[in-house]
Amino acid sequence: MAIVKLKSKPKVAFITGITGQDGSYLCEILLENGYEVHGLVRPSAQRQQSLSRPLRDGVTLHAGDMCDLGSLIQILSSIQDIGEIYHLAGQSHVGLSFQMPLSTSDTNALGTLRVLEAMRILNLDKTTRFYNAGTSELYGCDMPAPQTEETPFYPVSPYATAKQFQYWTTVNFRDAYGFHASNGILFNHESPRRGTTFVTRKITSQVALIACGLSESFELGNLNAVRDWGHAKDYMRGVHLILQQPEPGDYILASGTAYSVRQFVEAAFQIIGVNIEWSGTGLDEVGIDSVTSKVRVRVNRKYYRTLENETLLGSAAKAKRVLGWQPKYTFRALVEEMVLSDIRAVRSGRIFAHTPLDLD
Ligand code: F7E
Repeated sequence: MAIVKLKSKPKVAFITGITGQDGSYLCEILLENGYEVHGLVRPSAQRQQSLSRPLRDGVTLHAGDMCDLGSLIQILSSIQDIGEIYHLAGQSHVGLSFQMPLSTSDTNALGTLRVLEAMRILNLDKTTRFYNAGTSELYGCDMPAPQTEETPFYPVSPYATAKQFQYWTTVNFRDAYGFHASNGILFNHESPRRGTTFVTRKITSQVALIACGLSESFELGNLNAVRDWGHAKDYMRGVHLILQQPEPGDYILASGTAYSVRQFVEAAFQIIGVNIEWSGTGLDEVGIDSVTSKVRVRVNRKYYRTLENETLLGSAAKAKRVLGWQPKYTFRALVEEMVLSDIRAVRSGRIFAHTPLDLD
């Protein structure tokens, strides 16, 4: 007698922010695990084209907006059997949040509440798990290091105050309504897909332009800032694991190693065989090629934040213990992948010199 193998129904996931760095890696991980993936995309002239077709097989895009509860309700009610919602969408640039605190709070803080309210109105609380993208920016200045899930929050930017609302709203829906709702507290996570307004990709794209002879130097802000940098691909693996746990919870994902912006610059130039030496202090500090004596990096006040954490370093001990999660990328491997990818991008004309960088 022939045995008929019944095909199990695929898990269904919905990602807000699917077109960003994190959304794209998470989407790939879910597809590899056989999921049917749906994503929220904000309609705009630029994105019309991508809205008219899926990102890839197995992905359906829905036009909606974090500021529009009605659109979220319509989309969530149109998708059958959503098991997991990964809420990644938001205004993610900390510096920009000082210029746009209201829209940052509306999109990030109230946007999160809108997704959770849409779930509550549609009675998805029993069937659907929820992940909120939290951040190391929740921690304040002069915190004990490394930061853990027990370290108190003290947000120091409009971005971080909005993220604090997101974090506690997620906890509140868990406590008040019994949602399977979890927070990831992710330290900086980077990749070749990072936007060029973030410092790592700004550095690697500028180093690539210099390597290809298309630029002489570039400007940065606070070289002393120390961050715990990991690879977004590793962190999205952790995010997926968070929602596979029987119980909801809050987890730090971090590399446990920290480097200054100055050290990131040195590491990026080392990939192209250039040794950077520093001279001067404060706004007069410059990074010089030790062989040619050419100035490659300058400091400009306009890239400084109004207020910021000087040092962030996380402990992912809980994620290791409970999720079995550990990052695979080292700092050096991350920097190398980003620089080499940007050199390819410059050579193929995907990165141009003289791109305005005023937002960075
Ligand atoms: O800055 C310093 C800057 O903009 C890193 C987001 O994903 O990670 C990211 O936020 C550090 C800061 O990322 C420049 O002052 C110096 O200390 O790359 P960033 P971020 O602010 O840490 C957290 C975890 C998130 O949640 C956020 O969404 O680098 N820095 N010079 C500079 N930063 C920029 N952007 N540009 C500069 O020229």
